[in-house]
Amino acid sequence: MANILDKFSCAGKVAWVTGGSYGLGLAYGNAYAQAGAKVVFNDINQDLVDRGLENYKKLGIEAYGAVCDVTDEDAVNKFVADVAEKVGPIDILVNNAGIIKRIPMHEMSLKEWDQVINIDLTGPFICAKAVLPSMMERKSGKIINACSMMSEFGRETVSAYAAAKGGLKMLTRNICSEYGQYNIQCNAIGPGYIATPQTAPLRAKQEDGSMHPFDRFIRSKTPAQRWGRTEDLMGLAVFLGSEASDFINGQVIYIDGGISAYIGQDPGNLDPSKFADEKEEEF
Ligand code: NAP
Ligand code: GCO
Repeated sequence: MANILDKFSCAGKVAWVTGGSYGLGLAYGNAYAQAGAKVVFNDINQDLVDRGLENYKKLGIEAYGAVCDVTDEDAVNKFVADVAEKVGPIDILVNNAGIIKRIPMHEMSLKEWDQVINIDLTGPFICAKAVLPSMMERKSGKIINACSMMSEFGRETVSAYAAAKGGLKMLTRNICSEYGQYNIQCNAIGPGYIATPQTAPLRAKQEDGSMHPFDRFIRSKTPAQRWGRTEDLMGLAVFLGSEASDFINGQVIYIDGGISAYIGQDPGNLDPSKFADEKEEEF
């Protein structure tokens, strides 16, 4: 029998990370490249694509990047066709692109609601629909959705995001149900609170230099008393993109430092000086 670690290889595969210029998307692309895959990514404008290409280059990765808005079905279909021609058919899709708007629901406009739902839920539908025919033909494929703590829990000001991420959990289960017969696995990564630009406002120091109340809250809810780092998610991304996970389907795997298992402690018990030397990851 071949060495078990060979099952975690993504060699010879094409991995597409949507919104992959920085943040968690860059970490996923880095992980797939290290596991042997060719990495392709899209982002919302050329500046971000260029920034992404620079970021991958700094990691020694020759990535393919192009502008594509995941809510634009024609643009997505063109992106998938261009990648198939220039790089190869997509084997692994990571529906990573996403936004959040933190607005009390009674103050959220319909436009703001629609923006979040379109990018965070309809975008993954459009991108998965674009790669499914080729995966069905080849009887092989991995679709990995970016779920969230908000796929399970609510909190103030994130109604649209939670609705989208809850819907994305069920879309994950439905793609599993409908396409498992083609040896296509659709699972989701459920990150906890990870230090990226998207969550930076929740960690911003207060005017007096003290910790952001939400930073203190999240650390009191996390057994490890820290925010996740993008590198913490790389192993799970490779696992779900490789044959090692071929019999796992329709699952959301939470990688949250234990938040979802822990009732938490009084934020007042935390000693802020313990975290004073932590540095924010550069993006
Ligand atoms: P991020 O730093 O905001 O990066 C998201 C990326 O997606 C950005 O490059 C963004 O471009 C791009 N994007 C936004 N709208 C797009 C569109 N319409 N088409 C193509 N690309 C688009 O977010 P992140 O923290 O890395 O999170 C990545 C994913 O994981 C998101 O789906 C997020 O909901 C999810 N997640 C994050 C956390 C966390 O704690 N960070 C936890 C759970 C789940 P712009 O720069 O223009 O916005
Ligand atoms: C928030 C955060 C979270 C994280 C993540 C948690 O405002 O609560 O942005 O939503 O982004 O989704 O898993």
